Amino acid sequence: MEEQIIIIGSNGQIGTELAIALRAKFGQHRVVTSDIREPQMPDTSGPFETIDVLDRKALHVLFTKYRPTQVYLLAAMLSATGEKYPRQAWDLNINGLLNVLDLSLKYGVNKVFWPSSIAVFGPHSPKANTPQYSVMDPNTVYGISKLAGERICEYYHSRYGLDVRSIRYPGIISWKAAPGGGTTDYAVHIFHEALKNNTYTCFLSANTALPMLYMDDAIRGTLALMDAPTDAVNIRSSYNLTGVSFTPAMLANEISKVVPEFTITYVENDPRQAIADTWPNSIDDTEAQQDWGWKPQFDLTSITEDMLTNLKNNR
Ligand code: AKB
Repeated sequence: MEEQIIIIGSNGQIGTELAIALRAKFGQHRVVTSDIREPQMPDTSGPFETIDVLDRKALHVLFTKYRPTQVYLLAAMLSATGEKYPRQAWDLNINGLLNVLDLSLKYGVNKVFWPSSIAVFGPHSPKANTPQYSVMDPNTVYGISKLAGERICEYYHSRYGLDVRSIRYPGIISWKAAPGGGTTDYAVHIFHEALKNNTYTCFLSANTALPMLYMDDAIRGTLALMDAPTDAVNIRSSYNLTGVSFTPAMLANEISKVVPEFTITYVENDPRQAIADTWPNSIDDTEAQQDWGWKPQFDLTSITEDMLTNLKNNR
């Protein structure tokens, strides 16, 4: 059977690159991109629909029109923006997910992908090599919504048999589209500023270690999870996944090997520091390795080189 895919929230950092990868894999017209906003550049690579995931009627129309076999739901409000607008963050992240799960059941969608985050962990979770199963007491509305979302995904799988698959993304580093409103965004901004101004003012402290993943690995991992045989996907909440863990100081040091004039300074008391302080420093992704063969390809050095090369070439 030919796949028919809808990506909801396709204009963001991950959606932009997932759409390219899915269109390369399944064919341009098999992948419908959709977002609440029109793309900045008109999207000529396949069908695009403007959609608000909170608008159930419009979603019905979308599902009726395209009869998707797979749905990727990426529309969400991230951690830092979520703290500014907690009620809206909860509404979008939870009701958007419920709308998509309900319609996926109704229209017989074969597979649903929904991203969770390392934000599901909290101040009492183990900080180093945080395991798949541990104390989870997120204290951001984003983290709380992701944890609730994980529970509801598992419920739709066990109760209704819906094939929902999910990854707890760490910070994602990429050069094609900017991240929007997260705590890990510094690890993207720093590259742009290094090339533009040779300097960066970081909103996290020098020694704040966070788990990160290069976009190429994130896309590869997402497709691998979605391709895995149903009975290999043992976790229906969301899989821990990581690439590499580093601090702003470590990243700055790596950048200065390529941009020797690069300097970094740090601001204190940014609200994103308090969020980062509750998140894991590093992640144990043994279950993803065992269940569907996860293995990242990019380390800090190759991420840095690839980011700087691509940003230079695409200026
Ligand atoms: C954020 O910083 O909010 C996101 C995430 C780790 O989920 N990048």
